[in-house]
Amino acid sequence: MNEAQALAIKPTGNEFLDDVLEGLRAAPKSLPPKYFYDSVGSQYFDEICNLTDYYPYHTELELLPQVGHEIAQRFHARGLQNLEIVEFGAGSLRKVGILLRALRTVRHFTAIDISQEHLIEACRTLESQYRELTIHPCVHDFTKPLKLSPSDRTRVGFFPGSTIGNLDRDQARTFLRNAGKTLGSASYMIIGVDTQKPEPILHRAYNDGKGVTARFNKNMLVRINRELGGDFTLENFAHHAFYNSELGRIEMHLRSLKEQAVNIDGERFHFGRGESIHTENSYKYRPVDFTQLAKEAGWSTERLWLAPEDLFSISLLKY
Ligand code: AVJ
Repeated sequence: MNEAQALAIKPTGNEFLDDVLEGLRAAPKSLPPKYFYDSVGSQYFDEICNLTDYYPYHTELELLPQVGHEIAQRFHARGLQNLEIVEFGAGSLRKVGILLRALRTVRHFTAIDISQEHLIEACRTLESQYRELTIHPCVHDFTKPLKLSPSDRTRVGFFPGSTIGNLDRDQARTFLRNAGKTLGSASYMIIGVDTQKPEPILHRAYNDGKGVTARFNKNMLVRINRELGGDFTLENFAHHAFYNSELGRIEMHLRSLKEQAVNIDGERFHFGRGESIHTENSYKYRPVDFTQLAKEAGWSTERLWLAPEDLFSISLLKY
């Protein structure tokens, strides 16, 4: 692994400040969810994944060995050998090991993530476990197009955890189209997508009893205070997450508990009592709808696996 390489592609300028100011000037106010993931936020997210209430993580993890095994058989039958896995929004890399154990012919792994320290650390851990694997860390916002160096390997995208749910349908289509270009013709994509299901299960997953999701949500404000010199008073905002059944998505907000003003970079933002900052969407798809969306982006669905009680789906797409 090459740390200098990862550093070299780190985004420059103060995009964070620009995005925060733009989001808070708008009505309704919003902040992009990618800013949850500084190193503290990435740790909170790992904590969320350890909660039983947060079913997407463990449900997908339990489904993956079977998926990996069946994909390995398919690839073997097609004589595909020279494989590279490219993970988008790699996070803690706790899932890719399952694929690496199933797909024995993978020698290269490219991990794309926005959180640099977290990525480097996760790559180090993986490196110590898979000695024959060449790891390419890449600090990048996966919603933006990316060009990988040319290679004769068959690239297999990996996008687990229903991270695609953060994007609205248009953005998701654009992401998939870009990913196809990044990975090249005859590439594959293994993608985990959360399903629509009864509201109480969804609600609990984003309103856990331990308050970890609330801390994760509020960390956005902590980060604005620390990195941009903002003066948010954390106690004056409350975590608010609910299922918007019309749009098929969980929405996370930070709701102002009183009328107040907040200063960031010399600019003053007013909040009415009950006014909220929309921090995240998490879209849930019916399998037929996701298959259709992927098709519109140039991907055909080779197979779709469902977890017990249809709690989560994993698709194998071909470009
Ligand atoms: C990482 C975007 C898939 O939407 O479920 C978890 C993030 N937010 N709890 C999700 C999240 C609140 C998660 N994704």
